Amino acid sequence: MESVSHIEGLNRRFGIPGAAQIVPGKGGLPVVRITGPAAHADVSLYGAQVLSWRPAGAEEVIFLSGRSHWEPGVPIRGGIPVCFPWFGNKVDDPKAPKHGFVRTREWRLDSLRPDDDGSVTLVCLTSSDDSTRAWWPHDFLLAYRIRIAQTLRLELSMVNRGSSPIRFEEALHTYFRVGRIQDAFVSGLDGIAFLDKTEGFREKRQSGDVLIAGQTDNAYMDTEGPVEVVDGSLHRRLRTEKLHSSSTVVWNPWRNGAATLSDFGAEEWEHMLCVEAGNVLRGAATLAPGEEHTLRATISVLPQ
Ligand code: TA6
Repeated sequence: MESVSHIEGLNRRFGIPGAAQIVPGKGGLPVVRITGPAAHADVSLYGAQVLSWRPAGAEEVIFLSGRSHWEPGVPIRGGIPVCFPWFGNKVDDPKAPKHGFVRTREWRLDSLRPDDDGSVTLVCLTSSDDSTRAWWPHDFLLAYRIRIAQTLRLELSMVNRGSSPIRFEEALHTYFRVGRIQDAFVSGLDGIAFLDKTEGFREKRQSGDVLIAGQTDNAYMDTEGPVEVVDGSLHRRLRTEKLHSSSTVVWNPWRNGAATLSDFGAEEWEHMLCVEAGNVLRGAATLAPGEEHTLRATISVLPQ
């Protein structure tokens, strides 16, 4: 999609020899490729979407579909899509793009910096314009700070640039790569109330770990605590710690759900599990004019 000169220009301005480059990704979409000593990662500027993260000495942590579409206007399947300013369908407009409009926009790269500890941090920006106002009549600035190291720290900051309060939903829709979904479960949600989307958002309460034995689409409410994907096949735990995030979503489409999605390979659903830090449904955030709100998720890989 992008011209080679646009990507070369970004690389001249932001590239860090031996640690970070801007390269043409699939479909020509610009990708920031990090090759620092602490971790390797790919971040697409289209959607500001982390596509890959591999801490030094560890296997790939993030699932990316081999059947994803790579075209403007279509979301990338896998990685860490940023959902904003609504989650799922827009309540008052079924024609609006699912999960909002920022995952299908090219974000501006604002900075790319290495640190003495081997980490690399990039900041991507996007803001309201006529195309966003057509869907959502608010003025905002989003700054997304991604710190790539042995841990992955994601900070999504929303600034209300308008003159009245804004209510919005947001989520870091993380697709974790798992060895085999049947051997994985999520801990950290015992006793938490959730809305089960597979049953019309019926409210239930979690008892014990979240075992995935069929299509699962649960939005856990009023929970700021850490959650872990415990993966018995890859013998590791993927831990997400959250700040200013009152909801955690757990999703796997299972065989039947994946079959309805054109961008999932036949058996790929067995190798992914989404655990998403956010503020969604009745946990939506409200921000006064001029105020800033930062959602943070910090992901680390631990032995099982
Ligand atoms: O986070 C769970 C969810 O909202 C599910 O309901 C599911 O459909 C998924 O996200 C993927 O949405 P997408 O629009 O990317 O197909």
